[in-house]
Amino acid sequence: MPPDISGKWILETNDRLEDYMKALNIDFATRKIALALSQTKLITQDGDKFTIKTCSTFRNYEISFTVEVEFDEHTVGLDNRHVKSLIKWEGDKLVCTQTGQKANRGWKHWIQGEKLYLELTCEDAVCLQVFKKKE
Ligand code: VLZ
Repeated sequence: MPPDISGKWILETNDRLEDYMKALNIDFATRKIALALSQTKLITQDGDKFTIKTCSTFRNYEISFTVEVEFDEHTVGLDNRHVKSLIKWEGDKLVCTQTGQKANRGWKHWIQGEKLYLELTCEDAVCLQVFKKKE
């Protein structure tokens, strides 16, 4: 059985988000706003079907997918690119590969202790976010 990452998760720490946003060519003003934001992840998980909502007071971003089924992702409100996204379990990590204009783009989610981790990668930039569960 894959791990259960569902729930409401609040951002606790954010390491190198600026580098990740720069690699995506997100503009200066948007980067400054995004860096100051609190974020909440709302994850629903039903077998191999997921919805992940990234919520903030500034903008929200949502994806829905089935594990091992590639889909077209349009990153509206982020860098506004079109990518082909494929998400798989690699052991206990949920791993997304986003194929498109940007090399080495994707993310990984996993649980460690009571925390939800998210590593966001684009080119040589790696951002690590840690979330705690909202009671
Ligand atoms: O999440 O790719 O959970 O889509 C930070 C932008 C990057 C902050 C967010 C400002 C990338 C806008 C989120 C807030 C919406 C991301 C995936 C993994 C699912």
